[in-house]
Amino acid sequence: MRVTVLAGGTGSIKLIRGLDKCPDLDISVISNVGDNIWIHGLYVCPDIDIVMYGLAGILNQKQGWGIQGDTFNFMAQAEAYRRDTWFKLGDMDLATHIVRTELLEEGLNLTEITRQLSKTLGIRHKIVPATNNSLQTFVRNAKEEVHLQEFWVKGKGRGVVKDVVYRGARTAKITPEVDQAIESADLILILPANPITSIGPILSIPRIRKKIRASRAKCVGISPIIGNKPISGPTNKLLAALGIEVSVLGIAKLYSDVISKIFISKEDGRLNDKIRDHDVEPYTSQILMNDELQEKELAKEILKRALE
Ligand code: FO1
Repeated sequence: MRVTVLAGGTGSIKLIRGLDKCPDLDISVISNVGDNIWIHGLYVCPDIDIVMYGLAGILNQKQGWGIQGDTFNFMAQAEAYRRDTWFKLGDMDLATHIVRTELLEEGLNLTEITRQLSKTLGIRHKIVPATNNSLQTFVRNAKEEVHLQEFWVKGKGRGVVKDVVYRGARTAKITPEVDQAIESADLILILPANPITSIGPILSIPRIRKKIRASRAKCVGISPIIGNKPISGPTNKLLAALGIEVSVLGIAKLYSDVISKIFISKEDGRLNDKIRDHDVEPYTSQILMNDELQEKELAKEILKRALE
């Protein structure tokens, strides 16, 4: 079975790992690129790297990003030179960004570079960036627009949020690899990830959204919210800033043009009828994944029930 997933980073890797343990699955991960950032002259792609490291078994799971056991000698020296050090790059992680930047300079596109890096890390599934073009998520506060990483990591998500802007989305092109991943899918999953900063940039590319809507495959969401709490990250503030209800109902509404089903927590079951009003069928399940067994159990359940 071919499963194509739309993914962010920290919130999504658990379910990707669960799917990876299910037999006979050919998985394509369409990866968010909106939080990619140029820093210290290097191109850093956090969501792509979280998925790569997660599937390669080297992710720092406690932190949710970076490589397990990494050291930060480069950062310490950069600090001695009084450079900006709010975005922590580990020494082993640096190798990924250096190689990626070198290959970009040699003229390879991000899709090809990601394929080469994934292959080296022994990953058997496809990780395909949503686009090879520049698409960056900016957060508008009271006075200016700041890059998502600046808002979240440097600014710790503080301050008023007025809007979220996907710079470059309208002109970003779908790649042949993303086109193929959607076209060939038996099932498309929107993973539990920040709907504004992880899934939003992917669906903001007009051809991708259109293609998923027209796809023969069922498209199913997994809620990134339980009650009114996000599973991870700055979801609440950003949803509220965009006038979207912070609940599974808000998520179901937001994705209602692309999904036909959504997996939600048992405790949100009282919203089932309201979710159905948006032409989305809810399934209640244990969507919080605290360990690898729960990741696999949820993946198995989704594969079984999503195609019912
Ligand atoms: N997140 C942080 O909270 N602080 C960091 O210093 C940080 C550095 C970093 C370096 C490489 C990388 O791939 C990810 C990194 N992240 C860091 C995570 C990242 O900001 C976000 O979690 C993702 O962009 C959201 O998916």
